[in-house]
Amino acid sequence: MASAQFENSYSEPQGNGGETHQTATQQTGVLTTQQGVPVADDQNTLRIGARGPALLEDFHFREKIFHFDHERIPERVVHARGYGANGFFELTKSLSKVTRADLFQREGDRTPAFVRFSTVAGSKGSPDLARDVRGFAVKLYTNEGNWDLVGNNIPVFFIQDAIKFPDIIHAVKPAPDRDFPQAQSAHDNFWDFISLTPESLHMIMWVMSDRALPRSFRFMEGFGVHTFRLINAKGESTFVKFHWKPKLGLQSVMWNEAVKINGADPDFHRRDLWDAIKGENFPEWELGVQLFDQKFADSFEFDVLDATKLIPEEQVPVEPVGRLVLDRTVDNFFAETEQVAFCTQNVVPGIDFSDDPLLQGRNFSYLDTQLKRLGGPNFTHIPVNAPRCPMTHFQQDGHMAMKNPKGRVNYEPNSWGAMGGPREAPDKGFPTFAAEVSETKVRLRPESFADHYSQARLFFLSQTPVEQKHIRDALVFELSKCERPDIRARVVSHLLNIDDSLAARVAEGLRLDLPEPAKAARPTLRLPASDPLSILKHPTSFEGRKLGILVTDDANAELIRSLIAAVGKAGAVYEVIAPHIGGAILSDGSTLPAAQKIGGGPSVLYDAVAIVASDAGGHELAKDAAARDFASDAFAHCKFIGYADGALPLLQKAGIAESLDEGCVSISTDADAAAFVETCAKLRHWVRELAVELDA
Ligand code: HDD
Repeated sequence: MASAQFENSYSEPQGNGGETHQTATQQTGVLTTQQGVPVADDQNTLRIGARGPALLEDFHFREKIFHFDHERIPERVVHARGYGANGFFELTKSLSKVTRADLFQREGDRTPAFVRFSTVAGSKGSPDLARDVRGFAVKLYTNEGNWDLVGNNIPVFFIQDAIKFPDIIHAVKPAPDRDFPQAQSAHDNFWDFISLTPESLHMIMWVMSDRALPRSFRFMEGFGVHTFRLINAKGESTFVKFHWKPKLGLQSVMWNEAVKINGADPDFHRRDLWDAIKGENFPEWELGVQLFDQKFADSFEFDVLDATKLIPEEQVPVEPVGRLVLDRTVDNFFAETEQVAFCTQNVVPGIDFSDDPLLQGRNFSYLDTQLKRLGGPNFTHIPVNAPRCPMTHFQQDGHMAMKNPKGRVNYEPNSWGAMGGPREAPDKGFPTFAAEVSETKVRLRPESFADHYSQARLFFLSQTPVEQKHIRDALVFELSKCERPDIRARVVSHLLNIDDSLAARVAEGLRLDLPEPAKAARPTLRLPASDPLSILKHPTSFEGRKLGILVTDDANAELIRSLIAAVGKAGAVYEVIAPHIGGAILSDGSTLPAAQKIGGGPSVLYDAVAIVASDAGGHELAKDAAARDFASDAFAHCKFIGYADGALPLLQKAGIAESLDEGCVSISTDADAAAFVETCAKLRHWVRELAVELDA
């Protein structure tokens, strides 16, 4: 137990990293230097005469430029582009039988949380809609220390051993000689590495699927990936895999749409998260656990320590135990999102590691990288990284030490009694599971990790036909960007071990003769399909989605108001797009404010669109290229399109009037508007895409 002196000698960590120290002069609005000295002139450097040379004496100028020169810290070597938010985790089902972790004991207990979502390959300024894995890193400030669950939106990983991490990342990142392509996997180096690393094929199926193009962070799952251990009060261990399931369901965008979103709004995902929280539509995920014992692990077809494998939910169900809610944006991006330091090694009593070689390696990498990125060993003093429970130890000094204990004693054991500071706590302290290990020291991949294709096949065959088409299209697109035909062929040789028709159609798309199948260490198992692996087999809803309403002057005011009311009823939001940002003057003379001018609000930014134009307005829209793209893209992306009659000239010119299908809904009455928004709950009219392919 810590002595009173030690407990009081650390300043209380602030949960909110955005709070800044304000001097008395700042509070009165006076600009000061970093030393608090009031500044008289912030427009001109000190110089000799108005046109003369500058003086070194100008301490305000020197301090200002010095500080500016050092504003940047190294971006993360992976996951550089990310966006964070604050929230809480609430326990809904106690896990006290299987873990002593404090946050999993009492139902209803809330634990503060900070979450950072990210892409992996792109640099800090890259666009949000790259085809990529998304990071889903959660920091939980528990009463017994910080627990970081540093996961992704894909439940498996490319490699089995952490020693290969620098290679996969070098291969996917821009080539070292030319420094391109940025935020893309569609290039020789990446596919060269993949084609020589068959263990990556399962993850590749996920990355080529729409999972790698989430509609927003709010509509994607998160996974802890590895098998972890839970340890209960008796010291017994249960294996666990962690899942985050989005409350509003899963949703992704199409590749053609993603490419256009990147141009129209490279901040699409971060803006979505910001807007949702500011609009009090707090994003929410359910935490689910797959619990299993050694007996299951021994009988499972694959090794539970192999991070390239998942455990199908049909074999071990995901039990919901809590919810994660993000209800507060950051106050300062740098202070919180940029400086947050996640470490897989941050676990709390009751949660322990497994021997997964990827996880074991990660436990070194994260701590190490923070030293480089944040400049010293005291990054836990930064508010977003500081535990919110007492932190008492004898680690001291170093760059920027902000929490400095008082008193004489900085070692233990000591004989200073109550003045002697904190002591170990065998009963409360972190218990490492006493796993028995007796093996020879080797550099060897276990036999049980050797099957690289069965789960890749499982994933592919669990998808709907539309999703399978997207995977095929993605592979053809990516491999068509590879300059070397031998790399294309080597990838197809692996696809032959996954699914013959997939391989054949990708080869056809590449105009490539089918190669021999790659040599497989294990025959591919015919596993039963697992529905949860598909996005489109999940229930859908329009809640939390966005309708784009394209309007013109003299458009039917009543119809627009009905649409807006229906959108509100569905728990969705809308944005008005008009020929002028100043808004449209509707049929009843009222002005409807616009959020976007046509062109600034292309249909790729919306989940569904409605076009409500007057007769004259429809003819004007038909002459506008951006308006024509608005309609034709919405159609091509299988979106639901509601249209008033006045919009027909636009649909005509956009080339879709002849092809209108059930996903294109004519709306002229209040009831039509409500019915249209109800239809939008299906999110996309996918048969349109397959019909186009079958026609072809
Ligand atoms: Fe990692 C960052 C997720 C394997 C080394 N990783 C990072 C982040 C996420 C993941 C979400 C961003 C954290 C943030 O928002 O700050 N990484 C994963 C997952 C993996 C994985 C789910 C496999 C299951 N990572 C992995 C390996 C290594 C690393 C095998 C190294 C051996 N990862 C890092 C890193 C990063 C990182 C270099 C860069 C910035 C950081 O840690 O803080 O240490």
